[in-house]
Amino acid sequence: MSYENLLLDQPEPGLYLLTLDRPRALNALNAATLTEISAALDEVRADAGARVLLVTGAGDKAFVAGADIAEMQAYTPMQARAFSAHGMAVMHAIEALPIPVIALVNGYALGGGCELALSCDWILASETAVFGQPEVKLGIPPGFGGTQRLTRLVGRAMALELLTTARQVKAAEALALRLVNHVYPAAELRARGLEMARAIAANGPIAVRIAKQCAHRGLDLDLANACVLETQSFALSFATADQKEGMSAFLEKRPPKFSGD
Ligand code: DAK
Repeated sequence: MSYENLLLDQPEPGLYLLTLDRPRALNALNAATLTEISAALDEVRADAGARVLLVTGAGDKAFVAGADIAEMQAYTPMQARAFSAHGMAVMHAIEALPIPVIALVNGYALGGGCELALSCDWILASETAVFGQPEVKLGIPPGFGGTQRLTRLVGRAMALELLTTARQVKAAEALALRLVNHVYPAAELRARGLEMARAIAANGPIAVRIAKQCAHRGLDLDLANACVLETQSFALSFATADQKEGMSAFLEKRPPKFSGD
């Protein structure tokens, strides 16, 4: 399927790369782009062979410079509510994708762009990356989950500082805040992302999906119940061919060949 505001490629079997591509607006998210992201996620979800999704921005200046201010400017409250709900649904869909989703932040990730990165499972940043939630400068609060996901990632106090001052954070500080997992030179970001995706794809696909599900769902539970979820999931993995193959391969001193069954 082809899109107007994004590209969905498969650089290698099982590895998907979604590139936001609206250069005239620094890849800002308008309603049409949100609809296209949903469709792209549907494509990836429908592929049983999908292992990892990488999300990045076209060009060398921006990941995503936010929600589209020109489109939002004249919204009525009801339109603003619909837009926020639309964006929220897209962010939830990214989080709920059964495979790991890695943001490759290659420049400005502001407002809705920062929220898009935060909805991915983790973030790899270029040295040129800049993060921020500048919505309060526009007289609005974040609308795509930023008050929640940023708080969960960097803690309440730092999140509130960033949400209320609108201060922008460069890559090195983002690393110190654990907002991003790693920082790379801009020219290396995509290759490093693919390298990490390849490493994930070499592992048992069902085990990877279970690990993602337990980590996400467990955060909404108390520790005891979260551990019950993990125990049940662990037991279930012993019904898979991948568990037999992974353990046999170890004992036979050979690389595993996982089938995802
Ligand atoms: N929307 C639309 N166009 C944008 C844009 C954006 N977010 N960001 C940049 N552009 C456009 C610029 O208008 C400019 O267009 P032309 O003038 O060339 O036609 C072009 O991209 C290049 O931008 P600049 O000329 O400004 O480039 P600079 O290098 O000088 O500056 C910048 C780069 C990223 C620092 C600057 O563009 C900037 O500050 N952009 C805005 C960043 C921002 O404020 N982002 C947050 C957007 S608000 C909610 C739902 C959603 C949200 C909130 C509530 N509810 C419904 C409750 C989310 C809100 C946001 O994300």
